[in-house]
Amino acid sequence: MAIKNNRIVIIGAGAVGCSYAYALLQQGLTREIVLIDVNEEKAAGEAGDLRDAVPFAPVPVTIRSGGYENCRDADLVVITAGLAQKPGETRLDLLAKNTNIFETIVTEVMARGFDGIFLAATNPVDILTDVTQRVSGLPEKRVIGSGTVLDSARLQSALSACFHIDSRDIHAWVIGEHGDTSLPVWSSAVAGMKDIRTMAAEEGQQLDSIFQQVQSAAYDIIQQKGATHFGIGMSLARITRAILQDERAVLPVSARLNGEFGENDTYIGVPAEIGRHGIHRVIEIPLDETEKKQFAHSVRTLKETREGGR
Ligand code: 6V0
Repeated sequence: MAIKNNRIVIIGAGAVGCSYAYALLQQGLTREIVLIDVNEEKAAGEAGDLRDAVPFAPVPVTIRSGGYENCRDADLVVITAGLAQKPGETRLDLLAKNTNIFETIVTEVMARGFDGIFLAATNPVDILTDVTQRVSGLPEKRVIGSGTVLDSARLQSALSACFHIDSRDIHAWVIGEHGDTSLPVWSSAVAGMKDIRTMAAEEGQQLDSIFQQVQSAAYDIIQQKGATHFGIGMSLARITRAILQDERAVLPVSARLNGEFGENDTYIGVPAEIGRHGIHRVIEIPLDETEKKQFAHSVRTLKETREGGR
């Protein structure tokens, strides 16, 4: 599988799909974007609105709406379609309805001979990435979920504000389910090469309360404005850059575990090396005893929910 023509098909021209398209456009990451939505008029309108931004983009981009036939030659099909959380709803509450939507979408894409990489963002993202792989039959490395890339970005922002250090110099990751059982890996987190727990102790900061803010961020934003979409749009663009530019970047995407971290048969947010062929490998970072237990709990929650939803 080689990168062909830099065509990205986005299925779901809602808040997330369009924020992602706008991020792609601004960053000059691709030359062609196609929006597909069950609401064809909305997809056409969003494509028209985005086209007005093209003259200001760093590279020329073709943006249009269309049908599933556009998937045949696409490098990347990104699925952001489906229902979003309503105030008070968890990500796992969305499972049954979005599973049906995904089964239909992935079947349609594969029927057109798609042979690229799938990237999923719809919630519950870990389970729907698993559905995408099973329905498509594509190799696991070519089916990726946005995982905890957004959660990790939120954690880095919160720590940056707390310690007054550029977020790019903070290496602190959230892993596990993109949801209520995710966990921060404090045991290997550093700010400017310094152990974060030491730094927090010296500065009187409570890491647990910082993570609580991160975990409630989506709920708070949904309560305030009804949706979260800019952060995930940029997160998807970051993963896209790693793929199209064959960066071999390490990002906490949703990848299927085959023995890594002592777990099997589940898609979940873990550090993984991302490049032109998708997931090159999962990077098994060390976890302390508490983190191991939390991670195992997160895996168990996903598996139980998945089995309940089948
Ligand atoms: P939205 O704005 O309602 O957009 C969803 C779009 O999907 C709509 O335009 C629908 O018409 C379309 N759609 C529904 N069914 C189909 C179908 N069968 N085929 C094609 N299109 C269809 O929702 P929003 O964009 O806010 O959220 C989309 C999904 O992203 C939700 O499941 C969110 O929970 C999820 N998010 C995931 C995040 C992550 O970190 N992974 C972050 C934020 C939101």
